[in-house]
Amino acid sequence: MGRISLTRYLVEQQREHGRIPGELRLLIEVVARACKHIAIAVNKGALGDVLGNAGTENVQGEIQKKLDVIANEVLIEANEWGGHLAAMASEEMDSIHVVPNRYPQGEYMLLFDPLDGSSNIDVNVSIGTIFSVLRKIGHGRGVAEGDFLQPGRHQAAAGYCVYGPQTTLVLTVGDGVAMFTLDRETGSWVLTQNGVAIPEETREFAINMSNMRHWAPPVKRYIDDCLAGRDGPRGKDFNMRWVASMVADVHRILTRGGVFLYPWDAREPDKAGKLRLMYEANPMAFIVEQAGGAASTGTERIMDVLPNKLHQRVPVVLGSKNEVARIATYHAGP
Ligand code: AHM
Ligand code: MG
Repeated sequence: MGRISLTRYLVEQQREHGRIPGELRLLIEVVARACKHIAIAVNKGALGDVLGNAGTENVQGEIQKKLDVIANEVLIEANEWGGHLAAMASEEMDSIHVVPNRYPQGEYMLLFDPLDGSSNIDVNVSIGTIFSVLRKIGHGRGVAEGDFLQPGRHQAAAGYCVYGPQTTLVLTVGDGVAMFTLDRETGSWVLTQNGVAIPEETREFAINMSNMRHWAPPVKRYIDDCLAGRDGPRGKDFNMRWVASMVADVHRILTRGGVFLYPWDAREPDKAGKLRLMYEANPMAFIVEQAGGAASTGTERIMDVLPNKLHQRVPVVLGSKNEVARIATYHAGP
């Protein structure tokens, strides 16, 4: 069989499984096209004057990088005129961006982290874009922030694009996980893996170890047990990886298994964790579950968390199913 493009994959999903209404297909294609533009900017680096700080702060009080701002603008401009969206929300915007009146309004809502792994931009390490698609509840014009506050299990689609040695788009519409690699010569996304499956067992974990002294006891105990290796309670040696770009860490887990943790810690005890529920944890949880893995806060399935605000944070434990289940028992146990 010849090469299968993203467009063909989506058309066949629509035809065979009735999974993707026309508007959703357009939405995914537009996001994928925006990711190509972001990939071009990422690749130019210093030549395109895209490195360094933008000199502004986002709603989370983080200093924005030039590429955070560029990627956000690319996604907004690509998506606002197509008629498929009612509104967008982004890590880089305080409140939602409603589709302007001059354009038709669709039934979908798009959330994104335009440039994930911002600390890796200037050092030329893999970064990415994460997105989540929700349906607007209720018809007619008008959309408010409250419409976005749906649990992750309501997502119609989710994906990420990793800008690494290869540019790869990973997508789920609720029927497994597919990966597409950008062919730079033809400019098209080519299906390179379908039915992605995360191995249930692993001996590799990902966590920022420098925060160890701030962790809660269940997390500390879990990592201690892994570090004890063959002679400890796990009876096997563990390896560790931490890219500090969630997209890259999740991509590794989809490829060869593993577990990723960004737990609550005592540095900022009032925050539930670092990562944001709506546009980081939920889309990754959807993808990981669709690939046979699991995603939890430690005490609850991530996609069951009922959000109460757009930029809500959440502890994240995701990856190989048995490992995530084990970490949940550490949280439940004495
Ligand atoms: P960002 O969206 O501002 O880039 O922050 C999210 C990133 C994740 O990609 C990554 O897992 C984490 O922050 C790394 O955090 P730390 O620098 O604390 O290890
Ligand atoms: Mg991020």
